[in-house]
Amino acid sequence: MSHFIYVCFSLLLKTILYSTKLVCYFTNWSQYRPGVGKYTPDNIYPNLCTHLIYAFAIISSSNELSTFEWNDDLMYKSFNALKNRNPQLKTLLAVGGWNFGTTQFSLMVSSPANRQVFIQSSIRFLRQHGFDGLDLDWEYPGSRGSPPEDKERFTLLCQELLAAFEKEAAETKRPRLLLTAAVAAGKGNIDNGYEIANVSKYLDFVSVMTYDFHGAWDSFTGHNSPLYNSSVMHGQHIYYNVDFAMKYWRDQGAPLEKLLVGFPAYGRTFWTSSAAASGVGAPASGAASAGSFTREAGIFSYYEVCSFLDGATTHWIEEQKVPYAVKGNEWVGFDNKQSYAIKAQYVKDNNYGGALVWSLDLDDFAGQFCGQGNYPLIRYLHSLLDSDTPPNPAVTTVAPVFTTNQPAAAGTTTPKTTKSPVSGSGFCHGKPDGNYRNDKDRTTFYQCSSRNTYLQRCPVNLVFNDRCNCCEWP
Ligand SMILES: *[C@@H]1O[C@H](CO)[C@@H](O)[C@H](O)[C@H]1NC(C)=O
Ligand SMILES: *[C@@H]1O[C@H](CO)[C@@H](O)[C@H](O)[C@H]1NC(C)=O
Ligand SMILES: CC(=O)N[C@H]1CO[C@H](CO)[C@@H](O)[C@@H]1O
Repeated sequence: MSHFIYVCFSLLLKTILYSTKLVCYFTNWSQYRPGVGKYTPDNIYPNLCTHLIYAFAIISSSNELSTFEWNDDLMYKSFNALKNRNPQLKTLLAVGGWNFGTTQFSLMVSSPANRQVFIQSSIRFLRQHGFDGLDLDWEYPGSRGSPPEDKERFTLLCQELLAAFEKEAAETKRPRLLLTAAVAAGKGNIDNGYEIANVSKYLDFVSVMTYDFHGAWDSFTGHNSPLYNSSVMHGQHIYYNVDFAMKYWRDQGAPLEKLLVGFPAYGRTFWTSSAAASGVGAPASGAASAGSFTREAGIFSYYEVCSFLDGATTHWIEEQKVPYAVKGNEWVGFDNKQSYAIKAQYVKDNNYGGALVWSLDLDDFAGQFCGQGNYPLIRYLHSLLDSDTPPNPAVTTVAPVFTTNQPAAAGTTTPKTTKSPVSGSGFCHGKPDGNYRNDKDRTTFYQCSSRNTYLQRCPVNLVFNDRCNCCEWP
């Protein structure tokens, strides 16, 4: 009989334990903004988010995943180099986007052969450029010119992509490429586009784009990303809020821990028909003037909102938990730290898997406009999601993950894992992810994941040893 029974914990333990995701989008066009609005991968902090997604690559006419901008290759390089400064960081490449539309997606999914071309080209392309995964941003299957049969074909695409990613990982002994999607939040688009339970099975996480609920295309003012329903909304608009969209995905079979709530770092603007009527649901005719940096009528980046607030009147929509501001005939519904805090609590209270932010370049990334430091919204969201307040333990699941070089012996000793971070413990603050000795009780050890502190217990009679990063006989 062996003197030592090593129950060594998989280095992957931390990624499988409950940990809240903060997924942030980078956009390939923000490099063209003037002056201090210009944004490149050099502006990204590698520790701000858990996942970064580069938007967007496209599908070529021969159904292959490919670059769009002339300098995407170079940008990919600096983007993926951020991982040298944060080894925990994961990067994904998003394909599609609103402007790319649906035509090329429909063509690509229309036959098994076309799908295979796309899938194999994706694997090559992602590996070649050093991405950790693919984010499908088809807006949307079954809408905007995409035929009804694309709903099922989208499922097939996800299924076949995952199978191919798994096969490649097994063959090359590399970590599997991640597969994720940004999906519709509007009820009609959801109904037309997704076999929710099926696609959720194949995706590593599902980013619900819970914004763009109201905008200059409407004939009345409404908020870009209200958390809840409003008493002044009618018709389809009663479904256009974060809470409805998230529950709609959840109740049709998307696992909670895969569902991410969308946080916009921008507002949507209106031109009201009369300066006197300026509440929610007031008559409107188009957008306010474009922001001087984003230069797109209908939206203001958060930093442009901050400039707009000077001389504007700010209101809080109590039933929807979000603010708007009015100046003359110009109206903007936006998010600020207050609405972010309420929505972050909503993420935790409902045990969702985390948040996605659209997008890095729209926050006051250099801290030049809002007087709140750099990345005020995303940094705040990070701290809120990361805080030691445990998620509601009722639904959180933790896979019991440990490996051993002594399978027979270890099979009888199952380590108990705590399900939520140790309340109030700041042990992991400022520490890299990993396992640490607990000097006060050697039968336990600290596990740090995204600065959350988890107290883990060794199997009975064993103590933690940091030399082997494992539990062993004393
Ligand atoms: C989705 O799941 C349902 C129920 O399991 C199944 O009947 C259907 O064939 C699946 N769709 C696809 C495209 O695989
Ligand atoms: C939303 O609010 C409207 C108006 O008060 C109400 O009629 C409707 O039932 C609500 N809808 C949902 C989905 O909660
Ligand atoms: C400058 C610009 O807008 N760049 C592109 C980024 O990639 C998408 C692909 O979806 C293009 O549509 C954008 O035009």
